[in-house]
Amino acid sequence: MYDLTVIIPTFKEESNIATIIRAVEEVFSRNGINGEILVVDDNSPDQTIERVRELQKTRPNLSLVVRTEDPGLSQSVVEGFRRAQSDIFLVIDADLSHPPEHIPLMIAGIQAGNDIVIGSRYMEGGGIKRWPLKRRIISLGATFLGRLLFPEIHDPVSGFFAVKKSVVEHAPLRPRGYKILLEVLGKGTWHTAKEIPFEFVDRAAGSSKLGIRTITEYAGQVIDNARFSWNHHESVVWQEWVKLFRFGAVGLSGIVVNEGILIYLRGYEQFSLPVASIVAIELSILSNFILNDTWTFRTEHQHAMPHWWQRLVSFQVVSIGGAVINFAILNVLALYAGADYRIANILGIVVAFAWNFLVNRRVTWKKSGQIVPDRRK
Ligand SMILES: Nc1nc2c(ncn2[C@@H]2O[C@H](COP(=O)(O)OP(=O)(O)OP(=O)(O)O)[C@@H](O)[C@H]2O)c(=O)[nH]1
Ligand SMILES: [Mg+2]
Repeated sequence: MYDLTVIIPTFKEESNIATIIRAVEEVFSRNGINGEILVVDDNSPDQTIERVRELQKTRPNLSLVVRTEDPGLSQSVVEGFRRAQSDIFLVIDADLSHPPEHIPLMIAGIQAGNDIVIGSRYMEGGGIKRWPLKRRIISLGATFLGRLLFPEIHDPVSGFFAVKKSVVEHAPLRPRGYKILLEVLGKGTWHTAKEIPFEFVDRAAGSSKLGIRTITEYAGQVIDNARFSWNHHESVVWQEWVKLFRFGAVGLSGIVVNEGILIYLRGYEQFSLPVASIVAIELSILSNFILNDTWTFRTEHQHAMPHWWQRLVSFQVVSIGGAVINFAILNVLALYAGADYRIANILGIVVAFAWNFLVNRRVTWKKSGQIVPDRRK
């Protein structure tokens, strides 16, 4: 039994495999980690397998799995999950794109109570070195799609991550393509995730295998995970949909409040229409805030804005932004583009709703970085 299993998926990595194994080993010995290294290879036609066999002679904690069926990066990682002899799994590329020096930090994140720790390229402090524009664009597209499912995670498609065994042990993973992390996030059993920024370095040696098929496979995987959540209400994706639905319901209730107060105030002669309207709008913003704060975003974790009045100010500002967006879209489309004002207004409402949800989700009711013990477990 080991404390940690480092899983290295490989295909044609003869020029990198020895270096990465030695680097991981170095991290183990420097940090007193009792770890195993598990290379999962898809029967590479080059010297990868021979190189690993050679290194195995002096290393009892180095294992090799050679797969001969259903090749694929994700499938190989899942095979690694099955063969691992520890309770913490860490996946790292063989081509030295992921810095092994980050391993102790990631393991500390798991030991601090996180179910998943992700090496993140897309957060402050992270980045990508030496990548052509085309790769960057494809990767940003993939990340954007992934964030629709996991808005709190900056890099849901990173290939560098650590998970507790319990996350994937009983998960009905359908591995395919490149983005195994998305599958783990979508179908694994987890509550808390943490990201650690790192700088991705493009491979210096060996060849890339990214192709058009990778992209279509990924799109299919995103859809599959969205569908999965429909039948698995404990999944993190489903919980996100619930928030979106509640936020929409609160918005509808705000329309009722707004209209009701407007009609009520107009019953008194002394209120002019502009005054009555401003009061009605403001009160509907307040009632929306109360409902969102106590219902939509009621959670067991701590908010990054700990005081309700901070969240109220934030919500108020975002709401004004939403109103401006609605107003601008309606007027620009109707007055300058000749659109039907009713359709232009609906479009304005939809965009403003998306703005309100996304910004409030990310700012007003953002989770604090602090980890609060999960009472559901
Ligand atoms: N077992 C297995 N490993 C694979 C397969 N494809 C890629 N890998 C390994 O998975 C890791 C990531 O693959 P890369 O080809 O580096 O993917 P990338 O980083 O997105 O692209 P490049 O670095 O530009 O090639 C590397 O360690 C590869 O050797 C595969 O089909 N099977
Ligand atoms: Mg690579």
